[in-house]
Amino acid sequence: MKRIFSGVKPTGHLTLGNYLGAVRQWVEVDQYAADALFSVVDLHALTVEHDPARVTRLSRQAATLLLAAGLDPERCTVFVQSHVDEHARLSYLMECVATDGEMRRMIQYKEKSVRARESGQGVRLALLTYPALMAADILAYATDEVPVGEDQTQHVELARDLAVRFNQRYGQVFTVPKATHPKVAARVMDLQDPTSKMGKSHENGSGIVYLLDDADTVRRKIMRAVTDSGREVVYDPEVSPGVANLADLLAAATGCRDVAELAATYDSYGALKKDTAEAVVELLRPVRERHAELAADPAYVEKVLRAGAERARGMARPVVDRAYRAIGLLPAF
Ligand code: AQP
Repeated sequence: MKRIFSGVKPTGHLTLGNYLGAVRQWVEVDQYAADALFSVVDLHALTVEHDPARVTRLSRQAATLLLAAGLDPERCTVFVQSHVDEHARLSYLMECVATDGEMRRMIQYKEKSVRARESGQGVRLALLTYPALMAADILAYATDEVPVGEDQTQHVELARDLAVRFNQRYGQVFTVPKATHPKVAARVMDLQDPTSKMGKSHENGSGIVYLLDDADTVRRKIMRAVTDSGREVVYDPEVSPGVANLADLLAAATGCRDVAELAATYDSYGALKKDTAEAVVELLRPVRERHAELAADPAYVEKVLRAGAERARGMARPVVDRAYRAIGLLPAF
């Protein structure tokens, strides 16, 4: 059976982008099709300025939301990255295999380091080495596929390169993974700035639909989405990115596969927004309701995370031990 690994960072409240770009695919397809692991990758949240109490809170919330969205702990492994030491152990080996140039080429590093500098904070070294940790997350589990939104493709490709390089130099240890993406909404754009990704750590929340937003907030944000001055509804992400984003959201929320055809059935932006808003409200309703139930039962969520970490540790340890031996480290006595 193939192995799948993916994760979500507790850097902010989970968004519609996280849901459509990643989590929904994990819930609807991946947990049935593979031996799948899904992680709240909390170590990655420390690569930028953070409030410790907030990261703790968001980690718990993210885990609860993954279960609320439909991950079934009987079918897949749900755990928190920092509960499994193997991620940090293997990350160091990845840093020893990767080059400084490879890390600096990563688009996310370029964007986030500019943001950190502009806000007067230093750029944390961990922001540069982030892809080494992400490669470790993936490779520790002999992962075949990594279901992610399009923004993560470059990092998964680097993990592939590092796996191949390690195997060639030190012997066959790692499975070479590949990224997979949903067919629709692999890149959900910000409603107020449709040329940039809907990202959970962006400052301005009015362009972002959070999974826990109430129905009226979701409606308001979508009804106020930026479109353009044209009138005709045509699906063209280059010319009308805001309209295309709304059509993508409507298609993803209603299960429609032909976005352009769907867009062509509308004769006004207002009608497109209204239907998109209602479709998104209905899509998120069960997630929000289930989250409220699970948040009232933290002991259950903790039990799931404890069992998940134990299982993940058992899977990762032999792979990481093999990598330590292959690279020349003396086994512990
Ligand atoms: N807008 C998006 N469209 C499609 N997929 C997306 N993902 C994230 N945003 C979108 C996918 O969700 C998974 C988890 O994402 P993450 O937690 O690694 O990253 P993030 O939400 O983008 O959070 P950051 O990096 O803290 O955010 P920003 O961009 O706000 O600086 C991944 O599979 C991701 O592809």
